[in-house]
Amino acid sequence: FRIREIRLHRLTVPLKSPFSTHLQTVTERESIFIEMVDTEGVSGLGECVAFSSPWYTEETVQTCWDALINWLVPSIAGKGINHPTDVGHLFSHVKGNRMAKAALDQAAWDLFAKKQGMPLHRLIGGVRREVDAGVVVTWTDTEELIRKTEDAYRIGYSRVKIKIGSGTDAEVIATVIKQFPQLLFFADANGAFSNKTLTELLAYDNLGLALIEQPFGEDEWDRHAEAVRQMSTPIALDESIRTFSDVENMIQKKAGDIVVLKPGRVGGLTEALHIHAYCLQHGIPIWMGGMIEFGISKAHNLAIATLPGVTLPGDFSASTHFWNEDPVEPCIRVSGGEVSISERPGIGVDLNHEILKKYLIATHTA
Ligand code: OSB
Ligand code: MG
Repeated sequence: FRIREIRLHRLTVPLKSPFSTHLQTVTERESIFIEMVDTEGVSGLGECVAFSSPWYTEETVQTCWDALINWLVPSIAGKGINHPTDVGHLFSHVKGNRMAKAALDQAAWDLFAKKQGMPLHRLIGGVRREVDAGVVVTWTDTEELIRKTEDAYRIGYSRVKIKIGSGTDAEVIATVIKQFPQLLFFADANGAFSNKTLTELLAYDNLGLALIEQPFGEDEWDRHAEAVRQMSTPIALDESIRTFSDVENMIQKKAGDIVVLKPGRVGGLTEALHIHAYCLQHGIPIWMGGMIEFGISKAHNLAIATLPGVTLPGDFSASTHFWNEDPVEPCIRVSGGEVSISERPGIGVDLNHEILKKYLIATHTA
């Protein structure tokens, strides 16, 4: 296909309720949606997953906006694309900026799959029609944690990811796990043990957690390797996995047991597929992480979650978990603890321009 137009929509949508971790409280989600239109009028969608400020990754919405407008969009505007993997080659002169690149890479994949008349999950070799749902719980006191876990159980989630901080009492987590023996529990530390000792982390071992996500900082490979050696609970790396070579590093240094894959962070679907194939080959489990996204990014992630070997439940909650309204339709529904995958060509979602209009803060067309 040949790209005729690329439209950027920058928007901010308030969250239903604040998302609080030891790093940041997010009350509204700013994002950039990409519409890539070819000369025949077929369009593909991508979503940039950077946040407004650099609390989680170096890139921000503003750095992505600048990289997109100044360098990335001009590199592919008007270009003929034989396959979505061409997009990465057209960006080879731009260092880093992986979150900005990912949004365009994903739009090209959606567009390409639509041109083939194929759902994206089929195109990439998916083997599932539905994937397990999983919800994240942020909390400040034990009552809130129990109430939210109860709600999750009632809605039908079978996996709950509890956010933990350096002040969290491991006993509280143990109590909740005992209270809900039917649920699978993950704990996500977002690096909170970086200024703590391994002994303090060991308090979380043997509580019944299915895994602990990112106890230490993103570059603390040796400390993570020590945790892998000392703990029986598997360690999953999230923030540490920014590139394919981070995955190579993790495996080589035995610094993690599991990869949390966020395509929007590693540079898009092409890079995510590369990581997926490598992990499959090395027997490393993968699950799809989330970043409080809208329906475009979640639809891309759902397609990858259908691949062989992606068996742990990812961060896939109903659209109604974060949003009163999502400018992307159809919204994600959880039924029987699962999300069903669209059989429509591409990622299977569209923009709802009426809703989008309400939250737009800037647009750019090239
Ligand atoms: O660490 O996984 C994380 C949200 C924003 C930034 C980082 C993370 C998260 C989540 C929520 O845990 C995942 C979701 O979208 O359900
Ligand atoms: Mg995480």
